Amino acid sequence: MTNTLYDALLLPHQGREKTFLTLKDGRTITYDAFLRIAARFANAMTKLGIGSGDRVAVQVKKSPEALAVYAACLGSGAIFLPLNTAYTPAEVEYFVTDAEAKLLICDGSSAEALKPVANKAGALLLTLNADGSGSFAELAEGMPQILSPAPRGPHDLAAFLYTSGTTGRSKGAMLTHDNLLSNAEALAKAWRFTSSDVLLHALPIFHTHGLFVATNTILLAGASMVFLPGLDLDDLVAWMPQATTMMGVPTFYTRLLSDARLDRDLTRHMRLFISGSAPLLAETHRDFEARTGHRILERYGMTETNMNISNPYEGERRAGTVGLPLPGISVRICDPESGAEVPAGEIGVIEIKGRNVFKGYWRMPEKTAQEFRPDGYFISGDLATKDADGYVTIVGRAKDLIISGGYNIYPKEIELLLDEQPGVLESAIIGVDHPDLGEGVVGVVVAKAGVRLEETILLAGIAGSLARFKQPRRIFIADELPRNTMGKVQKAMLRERYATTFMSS
Ligand code: MCA
Ligand code: AMP
Repeated sequence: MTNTLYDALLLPHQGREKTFLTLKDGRTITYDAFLRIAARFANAMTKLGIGSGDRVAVQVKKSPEALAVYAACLGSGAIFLPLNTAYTPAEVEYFVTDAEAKLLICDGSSAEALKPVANKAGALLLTLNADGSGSFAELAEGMPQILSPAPRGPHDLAAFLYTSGTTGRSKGAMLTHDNLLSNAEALAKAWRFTSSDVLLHALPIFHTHGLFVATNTILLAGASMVFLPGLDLDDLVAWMPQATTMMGVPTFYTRLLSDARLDRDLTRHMRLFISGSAPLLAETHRDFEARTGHRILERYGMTETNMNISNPYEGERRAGTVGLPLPGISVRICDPESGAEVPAGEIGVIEIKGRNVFKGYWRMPEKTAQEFRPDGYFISGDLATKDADGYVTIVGRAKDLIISGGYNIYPKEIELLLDEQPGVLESAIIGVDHPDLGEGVVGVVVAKAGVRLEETILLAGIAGSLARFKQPRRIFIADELPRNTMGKVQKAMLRERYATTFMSS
């Protein structure tokens, strides 16, 4: 019996005494120890009656045990559903209910707030804390440390990752074992990962970047990670001399550049810096090279597809571009309306086909169909050009999306909440330049006749329903929203009007 991902990523490491994770405090966890935790967790899930295809929703702080829950889901055949730790109980309720999760694992500190959510959704609620304790860990305590992985084939589902939509309703992207394995294989090869690598890992593990791009690639290569709780410059500086590679969103690089300790000496041991999830300014690319001698390798991906396009490891890493299609992945730039490929140099929407492309949105066959061309290409919604050498440059988005510090924020979700606030006639959410986060969220609100709105009251009104990172950092009250002749709000005009909002922050 085979289990595509478990067999490729985990089983080869059974009994291996090599360090898999080094923690902030210097503690290390070997591959063998990690697999034993994962086996206990998987056996605990099986005991709870969780089997192949059941969804396990997880909102826990980053820790080796949190990562072992992912490995345990692969081994037990369950579908892993990671959730941003910033999500409010109201947001979690949507995901757990929509996915019909059988089990919700959360941090002990949020158990009280999530109890009604789990009850309503019919999910069992257990806890796992950052120090590895909690009711789930207790349940797994005496379980066998060896696992017979549940049979899972390449086209079986491994994970659901929710991504919001322009309608404001989140969609569960269904990722198969083959989607994830094929991408890990492509990345390990393209970026030359070997068992000698040590990845500086300071990303969250509830999104594609920190989870699949980083972790699956490392597992496949049999390499190690310095596994840090988050982005803290002192930690990065302290651990960089032990590492060979780092993956980060552009904010990682702008923050490092703001630190005088970043220089050639600090990065001497590194062989590769990778950036993605949001646009890396060409200026950041150049400044980083000037300070360290390293040319950042920028790549492009999506939750639905994992990674698609990457600058080359050898060959020219062109600042401001995301590079060339990864081997085995077909990429074309097309007219958004007709779907016809546009000539080199012209702007079109990026379309992708390959083993990496997801199976569809959970229980949304119509939405899924809308986002694929009849010949199987997935329509990304990102606008780009391709030059004569095949390098792709992302120039904008056909979708109304803000990316702040690498997190995606869908304006519609916030507009719907603002529109419900007392006295609000209508609202628009835009992203404008932010020196640290790339884009910062701004709200523009129009009051109903005779009402005087206040920014602080509006912010307080939506705070309970929205993760903090989605909440506008400023809300402006306007007399009206600019509209075109079709009545559509002209967000480009608003972005221009409020362009300098964060310039001094
Ligand atoms: C934290 N805050 C944010 C963000 N992060 N606000 C807006 N955007 C953000 N990204 C807020 C907090 O709510 C808090 O607000 C304050 O900022 C400080 O929080 P803290 O946790 O201390 O922030 P930080 O540690 O400085 O985090 C910033 C960060 C982090 C390092 C940029 O957001 C991060 O790790 N981002 C990476 C996201 C990621 O992994 N994306 C990949 C998605 P207050 O103080 O007011 O309470 S996968 C993807 O996109 C595709 C597939 C791809 O291509 O990879
Ligand atoms: P997500 O929905 O979180 O998977 O985010 C995917 C989106 O992030 C893509 O559709 C792009 O808009 C954006 N993205 C990812 N990598 C890059 C990059 N290197 N440059 C610009 N945008 C990127």
